[in-house]
Amino acid sequence: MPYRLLRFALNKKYAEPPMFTEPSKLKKSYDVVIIGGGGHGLAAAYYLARDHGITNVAVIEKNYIGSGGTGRNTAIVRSNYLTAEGVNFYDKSVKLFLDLSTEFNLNLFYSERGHFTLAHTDSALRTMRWRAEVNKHMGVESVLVDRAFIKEIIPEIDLDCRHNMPVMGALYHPPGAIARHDAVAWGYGRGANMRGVEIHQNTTVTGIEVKNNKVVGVKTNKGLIQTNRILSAVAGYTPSITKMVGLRTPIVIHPLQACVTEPMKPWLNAIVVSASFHLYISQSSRGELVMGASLDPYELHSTRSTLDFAEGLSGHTLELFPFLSECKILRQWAGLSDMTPDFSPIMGKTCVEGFYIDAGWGTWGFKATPASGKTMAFTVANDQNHEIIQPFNLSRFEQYELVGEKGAASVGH
Ligand code: PYC
Repeated sequence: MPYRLLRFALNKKYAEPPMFTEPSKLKKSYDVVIIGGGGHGLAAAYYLARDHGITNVAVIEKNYIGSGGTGRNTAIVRSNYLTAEGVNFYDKSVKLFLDLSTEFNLNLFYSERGHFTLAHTDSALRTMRWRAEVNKHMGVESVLVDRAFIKEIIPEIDLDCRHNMPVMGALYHPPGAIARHDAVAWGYGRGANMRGVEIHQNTTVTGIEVKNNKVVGVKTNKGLIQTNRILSAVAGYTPSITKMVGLRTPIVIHPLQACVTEPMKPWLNAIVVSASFHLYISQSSRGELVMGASLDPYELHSTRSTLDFAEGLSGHTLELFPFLSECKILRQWAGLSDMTPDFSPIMGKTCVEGFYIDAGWGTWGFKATPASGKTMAFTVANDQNHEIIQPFNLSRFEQYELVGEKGAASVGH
């Protein structure tokens, strides 16, 4: 038996140190307060400490770290977007992901699988070609492939879809990957905490103090904190936080549901997405199929699962993989997605001095985690938008400079 296991078995306490230490009280003031202890907030805290030497930072999380979108997504990483701005940003994220396990000394089970976006219509094929060309131009590996190529990599797929919208081809993106999503939050949290950042769980922000258009403090259920730099990184709650400083965003919140099946022997190496069938599917390292569909088609600020989702998703899964008819869904859940009109995020400085925003991630917040952390840390540290997030500033909605990314959505939203 490995020695580490024996240590656990014989020790009255945990043999491993906790991932981070949590102070019992908030300090009176911090250089930076980050609202939201998901991957994005923790990554920003980590890079603030590591790259900019700013360690007097509190991350305020109303629940436990990674309890929101970070632990609820389907853990897909890719950079095969439609716009040059999007490809540039997500490519930075993919590159950062590659080294994270080593950097954190924590296995994120990052696994490159190759990502197929299936096209069932001429117009979908045209969009895939367009994406492939933009990707190649930006140095990202993506190519349009035919049915024979898909079948060779995924022999189990029924490309005729039981004669309902046969697959015509696909966008193939070899760097597409999956990773263990909650470990990303732990890695960033531990790394930030080791450098002096405080993480306060079960702490709710109840207000933000603004004087002369500058932030001066954060009110919480555990007391008032003075600070003149606040980063809001809270998927699902952005409108409640921005209201506290008098800002409006065009964000609307929709639930996104997902599920996993019982574990099976490994058979699906690739990640498969079909916008026409409202389906994405991959197989985790534990053998479960991880699957999701489109957003629920109504605004709702709660995470509940529906039978309707499970029925719709199962039907579509069987069109592509009829042999799964006996496979059981094991568990089902939902997360909250902050949707913007152009499907691009809202990042950077705002017109309230010292108030920075990282929001509007829709259905792709997880894959953005490293790049959003790195660029938001730069932005907060220098009070200047990092150049690669400049196109995503909140002011783009007033200036009609949208970054239309809907064509890169995994499923039709
Ligand atoms: O954009 O890869 C994606 C995705 C998968 C599930 C939701 N979004």
